Amino acid sequence: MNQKFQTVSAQPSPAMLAEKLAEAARFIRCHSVASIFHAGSGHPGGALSSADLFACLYGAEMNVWPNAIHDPSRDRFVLSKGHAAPALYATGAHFGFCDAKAALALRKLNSPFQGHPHVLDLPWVETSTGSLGQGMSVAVGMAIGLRLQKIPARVYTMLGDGELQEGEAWEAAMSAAHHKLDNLCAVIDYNKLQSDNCNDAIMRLEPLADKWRAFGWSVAEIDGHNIPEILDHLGRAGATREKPSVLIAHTIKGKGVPYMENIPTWHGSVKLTPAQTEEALTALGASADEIKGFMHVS
Ligand SMILES: Cc1ncc(C[n+]2csc(CCOP(=O)(O)OP(=O)(O)O)c2C)c(N)n1
Ligand SMILES: [Mg+2]
Repeated sequence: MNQKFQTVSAQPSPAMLAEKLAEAARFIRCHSVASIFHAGSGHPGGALSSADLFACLYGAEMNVWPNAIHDPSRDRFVLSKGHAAPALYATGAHFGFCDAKAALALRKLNSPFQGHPHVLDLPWVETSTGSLGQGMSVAVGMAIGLRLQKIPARVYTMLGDGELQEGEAWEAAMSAAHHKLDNLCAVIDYNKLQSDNCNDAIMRLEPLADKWRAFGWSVAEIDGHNIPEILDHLGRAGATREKPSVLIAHTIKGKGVPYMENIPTWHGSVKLTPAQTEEALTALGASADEIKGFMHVS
């Protein structure tokens, strides 16, 4: 549990916290859809599937502060599945790392909010990602570095399931277990789809939990849309010693927008029409005023 809730007055009850995080996830989904609409391009499916995970990480689990982005004791987050950048930017907007309106300028010329996160454009982003498989290795390096400096911060990285077909992910997994990196937690957005099809049709991942166990990790399979369950297992990962932890989070690609759910076409490189955007925002529970605010930016 992050210090935001330990230092700011009373800690919220579990029910209040879950409600707050569900609202954060709703905002993350709406903002992601809106930024992809304005960009005329982007990856909605994997942004929507990961929103609850982002809300729990930034809203409760991680010690990260918008006013201290270079504090050495902060927890680090690496978005290994870098194409989910809209969800990262929306998360940053919700939790005060960037301006929500500015972050709607996704993929625009000279905007810091490019299609994949860039550390030089956005200093609260820990590292640039987008080439699948590489972020996990960076996260391992960060975890080793923190240990060498005796800094008790933790490192979190989010990977796509299709991304696990990259050999580098497994090289990093082997290395993390060898170094007993109990300050590292990988979260897998297990939405069963990659770019054009389901993973099973392209290259099977199962038995996925057994593979991570064989690599020496502490493994939990969770519902990636169940906020109390996500929080519980992030907490357990933090208490695990001598091993890195992985949460295999079962999710639905396109979660919350019925016409996108589980449909590979909505992975990426999509151009949302105004009607599609409005339909998506409505399905996500946005009010008429919110829809106007998201869709009409000056
Ligand atoms: C090394 C590399 N190869 C290919 C791509 C193009 N690419 C972007 S997203 C993607 C599919 C990723 O699927 P998954 O990891 O399951 O992501 P999600 O379902 O969460 O969107 C691919 C192949 C890339 N970004 N990097
Ligand atoms: Mg996937």
